[in-house]
Amino acid sequence: MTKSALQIARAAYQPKLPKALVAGDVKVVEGAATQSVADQKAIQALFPNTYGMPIITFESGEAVTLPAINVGVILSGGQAPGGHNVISGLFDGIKKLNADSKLYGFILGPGGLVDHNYMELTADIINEYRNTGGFDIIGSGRTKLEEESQFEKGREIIQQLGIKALVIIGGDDSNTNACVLAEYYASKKYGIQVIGCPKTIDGDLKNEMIETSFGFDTACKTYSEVIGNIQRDCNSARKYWHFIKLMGRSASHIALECALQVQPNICIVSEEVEAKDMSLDDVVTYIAQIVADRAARGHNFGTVLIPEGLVEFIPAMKRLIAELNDFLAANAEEFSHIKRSHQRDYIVSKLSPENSAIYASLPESVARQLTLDRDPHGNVQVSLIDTEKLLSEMVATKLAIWKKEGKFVGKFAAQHHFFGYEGRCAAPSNFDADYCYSLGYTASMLIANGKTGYMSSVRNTTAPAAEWIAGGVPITMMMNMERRHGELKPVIQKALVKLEGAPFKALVAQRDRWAIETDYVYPGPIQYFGPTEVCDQPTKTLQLEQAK
Ligand code: FBP
Repeated sequence: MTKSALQIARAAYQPKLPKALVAGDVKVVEGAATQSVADQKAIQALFPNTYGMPIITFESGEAVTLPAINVGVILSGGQAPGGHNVISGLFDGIKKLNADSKLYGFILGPGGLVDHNYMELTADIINEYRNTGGFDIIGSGRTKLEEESQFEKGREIIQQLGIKALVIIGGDDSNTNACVLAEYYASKKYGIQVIGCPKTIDGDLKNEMIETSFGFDTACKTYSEVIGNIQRDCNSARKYWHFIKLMGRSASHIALECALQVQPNICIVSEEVEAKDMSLDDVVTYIAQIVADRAARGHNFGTVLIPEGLVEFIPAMKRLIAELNDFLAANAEEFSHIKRSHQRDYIVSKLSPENSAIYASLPESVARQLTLDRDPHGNVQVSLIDTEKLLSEMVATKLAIWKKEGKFVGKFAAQHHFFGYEGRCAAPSNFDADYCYSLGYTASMLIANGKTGYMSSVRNTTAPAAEWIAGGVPITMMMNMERRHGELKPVIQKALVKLEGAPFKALVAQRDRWAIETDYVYPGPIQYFGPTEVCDQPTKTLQLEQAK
């Protein structure tokens, strides 16, 4: 591998660990029994072996050597900066317990477990990937682990390699499946532990015990750097409105965090759109009004941040998507035989009148997205919908009408951007490098202590890393029942932006001023070397959430 100068220098970075993990072995402190966030009876019935377990906290203990253990690791779903550090933390943790411990990586995600596609991750390999972005050490994939036959295929290779525990690094869906797998192996008494790690740039796998998912910090800083650069360009030329869509699937955490970092003129938050029951036209009117207000002051430029999941949060669109989800789940076979050119008409003829009318009115590309290109979890692949173009076209149409009515006096020219993939494999910030290494190391301690069905947890993350609190949270604690593919299923509750939460309130308190004044912030690139206030800042979201 040819390495950049930064990569070479960065390889020497020693991630910071919570104090309790540095000492050597750890003492396990168990809290009270836990409950799921909702639907307790149903979740308990589905997870009789892994429900109600206590929260675990690690404290410094005596250093001990345990018998060697073999561990398997899987990277699941979308890439997020820091995945390699989770693996290196896990590797260092099990090696510290016993130098003969081995780590096996399953190739290209959960599919690697089922297909028995794996490699041993030796020290030489691990050292090549410390503090680097990407998931390329073993690759990632979106195969869902949910069938008993897959669990059994997994068991075969796990037992063949003498693996004691499997660590699944993934988002809410992957950790849901990790929990189902943990329960299955526990019910069969196979003696195979399953531990999850909270990953996703989307930032929507978080709760009281999981303060943030890894990768969110680096991805938001990467997007904020380029949005800042665009804002400086925008404020220099003063002739374009930039419509910037940001990844994040459903939740608007990324758009909100970037807004707090760069102070754009407009930031749409999907959760607010839903709560206020706004229509697509309401969103367009909100943007157009700010464009017109700025134009009245001679400012024909600005920036609009748009969360990629927006269309799913517009109530009328949401009703349409819900009906499509159920319809396509029930009629997948029939739909697969319809010619591509007839699919739109077919759907129009099958939906209820209200949803049929909305579906028929959508531009072709958006309509196609909603029915055809779904991920293996059945989710609409919102990252492929051109919401930024849809909105700017509709804003242009409205402004043209307002111009005739004398309500708009300026010019409107738009540029479009989508920031997503470019943030998912960036070299992890110090925060993510430290957080991920700590999550991996914590996972090794959960394994050493015989735990299964737990997610690795590192808390108190706005304090210096030494003061972080490492432990484990039962995954069942995060679950509720939700409708998926037309059926009620136990799943980890997705954390959306809370409208009563401090980060959103901080946006609301400032957005009217940001809309009219040009008060852009230019965060610049992530810094890996330098003063701690430049290199080690956690996200604004975390800082605001934890400012008590
Ligand atoms: P995960 O939830 O698996 O972490 O994926 C996050 C994400 O980056 C979303 O923000 C985005 O909508 C999606 O993945 C894109 O998926 P793909 O990489 O398959 O195009």
